[in-house]
Amino acid sequence: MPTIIGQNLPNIPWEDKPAGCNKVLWRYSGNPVIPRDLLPDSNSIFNSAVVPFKGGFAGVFRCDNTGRYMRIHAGFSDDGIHWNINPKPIKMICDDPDVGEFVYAYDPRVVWIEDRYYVIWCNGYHGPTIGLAYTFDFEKFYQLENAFLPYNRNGVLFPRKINGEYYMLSRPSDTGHTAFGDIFVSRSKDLTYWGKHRHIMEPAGSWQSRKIGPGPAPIETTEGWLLIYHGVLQSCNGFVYHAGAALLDINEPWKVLYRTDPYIISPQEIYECVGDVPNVVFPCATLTDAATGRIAMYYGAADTVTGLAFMQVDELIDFIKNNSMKIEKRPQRAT
Ligand code: BMA
Repeated sequence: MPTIIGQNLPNIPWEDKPAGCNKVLWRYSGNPVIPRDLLPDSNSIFNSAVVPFKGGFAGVFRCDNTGRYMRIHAGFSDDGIHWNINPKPIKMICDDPDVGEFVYAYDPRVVWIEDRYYVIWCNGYHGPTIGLAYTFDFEKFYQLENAFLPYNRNGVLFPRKINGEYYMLSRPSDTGHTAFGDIFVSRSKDLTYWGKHRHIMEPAGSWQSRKIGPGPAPIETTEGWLLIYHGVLQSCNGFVYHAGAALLDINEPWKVLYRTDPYIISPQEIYECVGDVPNVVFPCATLTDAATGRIAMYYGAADTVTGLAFMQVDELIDFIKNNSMKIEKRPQRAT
């Protein structure tokens, strides 16, 4: 049976699959788990990252305020459901004023590697690019050099080094609402200099035909890296954001083993279909329990609130394998 390689975390949020549900993913009955107005001046709280911390949970939250400025805030929770988010945005500690100049911050991911938590986010630096910082306590955050050149979004670190190097997923983009997007992976020995950029996946099919981008940090499993990613369809009414899943080779993660032809979640609930940007589900974090194979996934809904959904790793991996599109080396587009 496919299993998670990782920590046992029996206290992650969980609800059993409702009787009669034949889906691989089911939503938390109390969704949205984080409302848009949890902070006195928040317009929306979505696309946010959560990790285990000191027996409970901590996170970095995208909070757009009522001035519609995009900021990231730290937060804490005993149960992963009820959150105490700091009303003051994170102010990074950075010894280089050029790197540390704040423009905007959104769509954070948080990943524990070796001895600290790394925060990766979409950072304004002459356009969107990949910001990188670390923290030990979610109080002080130390900002490093931006990982990549603009324009890029959705930087996601793998949760451990692979053959001695850090690996980062990303999705090169433009300055606007980007009508394209493939997932790439880059490597670094020191988290400063990144290279060996390899292509992983391109848009395909229908729900993921316009662009794709990495979601939560990949989950290590006995079947390879489990990657949940978003896929965008362009309808006559705008973008529709779904999520699917793939399995990547454990040592050479640019090699895709399987990739879902159907989505695992699409915007269907009212809080996913109605909001500042309708029809968006945008996963940014998972909590996992290796012993039971439980996965709790946090996702932004309609760019307004945060949702929570559940999966069982063995069922999800069977679903990916049984519903995989044909993996083939696709010809590169000339543009
Ligand atoms: C993407 C990002 C996300 C957002 C999504 C849907 O390009 O800006 O923050 O959730 O679009 O609007």
